[in-house]
Amino acid sequence: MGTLSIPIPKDLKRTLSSAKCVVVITGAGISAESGVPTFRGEDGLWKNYRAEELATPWAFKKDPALVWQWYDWRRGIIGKAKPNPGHFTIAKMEKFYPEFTLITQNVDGLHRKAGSENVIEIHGNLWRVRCVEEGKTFYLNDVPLKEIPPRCSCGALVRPDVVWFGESLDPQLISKAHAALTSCDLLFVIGTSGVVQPVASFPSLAKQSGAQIIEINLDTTPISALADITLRGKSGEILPALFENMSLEAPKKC
Ligand code: BJW
Repeated sequence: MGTLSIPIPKDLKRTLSSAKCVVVITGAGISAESGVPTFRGEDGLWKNYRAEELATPWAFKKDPALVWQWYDWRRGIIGKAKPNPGHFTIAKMEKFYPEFTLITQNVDGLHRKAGSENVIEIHGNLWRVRCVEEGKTFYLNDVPLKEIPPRCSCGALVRPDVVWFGESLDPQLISKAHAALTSCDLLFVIGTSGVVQPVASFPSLAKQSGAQIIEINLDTTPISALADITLRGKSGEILPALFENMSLEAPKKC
């Protein structure tokens, strides 16, 4: 199996080639090899910043400029980041499998940059902003921002159109994600610590509906116990090795 330097379970090739309806869940780990910081762990954002001071609606109400300074800094990093082989392989998987849905918790937009189309950005998008008065959303791509905090043409503040702790996720996106998770036969869970709800519960939903689960992560997570196959290592190395060096027969339509 190509350049993969970790032991490969025997039935993995069969699992990959027999699946027809596939869902991929990604977290910050998929973008780590693009130079985007993760949240938890040794080098994670929460090591130096307190989540409740930056990624909550209360933090924004208290000090919108502070919150926007943090986002401006992250937009500076993400604006320079390029998709890595992990992102590109996931975009290829979408072409390979008859039914394919990508659910990403990432707000960096790198999956779309890599060519993924059927993407559910379940925690929003860092480049989109929302007027706190009118609720309208639009893209604001300036890096750095021209003013902090930025404002809508109506004069009100705008906020990043992302989901902060204590906020509900978009119910339409949740329904779309649930529909995909309950009908898939194979779920990949890639580069997420699996601790943030409700996404942390998505793998068990798929499992209860009969899906097999493959986890790709550097470390053990709460998802590992549910997974049928765990692949320990970098997603930017494992994913290309799985799909580019395997001569998989394209599965037939669902
Ligand atoms: C690699 C790698 C490589 C590294 N290759 N792998 C039920 C029970 C308990 C609490 C709750 C609950 N329901 C809701 C809550 C509260 C809260 C929550 O879950 N808290 C927990 C932390 C306890 N959830 C919410 O508030 C959510 N809202 C909600 O549920 O509304 C209803 C409700 C509200 C309140 C009460 C009850 C119900 C909203 C969650 C919003 C999360 N927002 C953030 C910020 C987004 C905007 C932004 O980016 O600025 O989303 S927080 C942050 O965490 C971000 C991420 O999307 C999310 C997940 O992180 P992720 O992606 O897993 O990253 P890391 O860093 O944690 O992990 C990286 C992984 O990659 C690691 O495992 C590495 O090993 C691995 N890795 N390099 C492979 N190269």
